[in-house]
Amino acid sequence: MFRTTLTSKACSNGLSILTAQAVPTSRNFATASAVSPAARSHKVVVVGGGSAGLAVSHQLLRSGKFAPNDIAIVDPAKWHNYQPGWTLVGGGLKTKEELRKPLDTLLDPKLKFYNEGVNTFSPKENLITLSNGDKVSYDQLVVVPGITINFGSIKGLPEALADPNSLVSSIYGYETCDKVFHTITSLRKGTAIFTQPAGTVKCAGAPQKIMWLALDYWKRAGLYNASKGPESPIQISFATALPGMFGVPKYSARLNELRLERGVEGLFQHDLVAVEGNTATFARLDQQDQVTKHFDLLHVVPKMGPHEFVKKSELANEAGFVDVDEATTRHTKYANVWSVGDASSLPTSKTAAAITAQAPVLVQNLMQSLEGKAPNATYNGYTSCPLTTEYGKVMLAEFKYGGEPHETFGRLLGVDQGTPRRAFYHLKKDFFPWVYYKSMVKGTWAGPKGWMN
Ligand code: UQ1
Repeated sequence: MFRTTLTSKACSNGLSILTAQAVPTSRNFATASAVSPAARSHKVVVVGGGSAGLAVSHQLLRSGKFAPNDIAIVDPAKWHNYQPGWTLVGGGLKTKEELRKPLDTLLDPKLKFYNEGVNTFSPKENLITLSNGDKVSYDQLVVVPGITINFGSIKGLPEALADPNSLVSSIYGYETCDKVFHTITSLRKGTAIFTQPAGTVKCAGAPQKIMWLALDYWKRAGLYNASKGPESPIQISFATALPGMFGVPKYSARLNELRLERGVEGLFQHDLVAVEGNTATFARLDQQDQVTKHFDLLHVVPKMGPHEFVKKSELANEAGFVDVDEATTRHTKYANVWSVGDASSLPTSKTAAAITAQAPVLVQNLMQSLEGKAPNATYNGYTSCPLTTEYGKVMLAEFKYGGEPHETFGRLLGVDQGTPRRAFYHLKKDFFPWVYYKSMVKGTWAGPKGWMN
C-alpha cells in the first residue's frame, strides 16, 4: 500500500488523450517481448501492493500464462497491513503487529518488485516514472495504489493524535489504532464524540463500528447506561457529515434504531474541521455555520482522498480517482489501463470485500484483452461492511450498485443480515483475517464466491 503521500509531478503536456480504439493492438502476448527493451519492461505493471495489488498480481500469475518478471509490482511500502482489522485493534481484540507482514514476504518470487513510489504516469507512452527517476514500461497497467488518509485535513489533529495524554485517536492509521483502546479504557466520565467526515472514506461503516464497541465496553464497565439519560457517567455522540447512519437505506434504518435504543446522540451533517484542547469544531453542512462541542474523548476519522500522483495524472477523473468503466474495470480512455479498489472510480463502498469481487473481473478482462478479445466479465458493485454492533455481534451489510442489499447468507440460508449475529462476528474477527492472508493475497479467494482455482 502507498501509505505515505508521494510527491507528484503533474503531467501537463496538453496532448490529446488517446481513445480506447487508438491503443496499439499489438500489445498482446504474441508481440509484447519483441517490442520490450528487456530491462524494466513488463507485460503487466501493477502499481500498488495492497489488497487489490496482491490479489490481482497473484491471480494473473496463477493463470499460468506469465513467465518470471512478466509481471511487476510497484510499491514504496515495507509493510502490508490488514486494515480491516484496525477496528478490532481499537476495540482491544487484536494487536496491530499481528495484522501486518513485510510486503516482500507476500510476493511470489516470479513477480518483479520495485520497492519505490510512482512520480508520473505516461499512458500515451505506456510507461511510468518511479520516484527514483527510473522509467518502467508496460503492455498492461493496473493502477491500485489505494487512497491517502489526510490527517492534516483537520486543524490541530496531528498534534492531538501525537499527544499521549490526549484522548484523541483514530483507527484509520497504524500509528494511532492502538491508542484508540487506551482512550476507551481511560475514560471514566464525560462526553465521547465519534466522527465521520464528508467525502470518500475507506469502509464507511468503520467510524461507527468503533463507537459501538466503545459503548459496549463502557456499558459492561458500568459507565454507560442509556436508561439513565443525562445521569449516565458517559454520554456518546456520533457526529457524521452524512444525513443518516449509513449509505444503504436498509442498514441505515436498522442502525438508527440501535442508535435511538442505545441513547446515542446523532449529530448529522456535522463535518469535523478543527480540534483544539477539548473542543471540536464542526462545519454544519445543512447550514452555513460552524458549531463547537466540548469532548472528553474524541475518535476522529480524517478526510481521505486520491494520491497526488494519481490525481494529477491523465488517468484520473475530476475527483482524482482512476477513471474506469464501472462494469469492466477498464480505463475509460486507455484500453490497456485497469483499476479497482480504493483508487478507482468504481461507484461503490471502498472495502477489501469489494476487492474480492473486483479482482477476478479485472483479471479475466485483462487476460481477454491480452488475447485480443473484448472484455466480457462484469462487476455488479458488490461490497460489504461487517459492522460490529457490540462485542460478539456483527451486522453483515452486503450490497451492490445502487445501495441494493446483496446478502450471501440471505441467499444461502434465508437469514436477514440486517440483524446483528454472533456467527458474523466470528467471520469478521477470525475468518476474514485468516482467509485474507491464507488465500486472498495469494490470489485464491473470491469472497462470497469462495475459493478459486
Ligand atoms: C471477504 O471475503 C472479506 O475478505 C477476506 C472480508 O473482509 C475484509 C469481508 O468483510 C467480506 C464480507 C468478505 C466476503 C465473504 C463472504 C463469505 C461473505
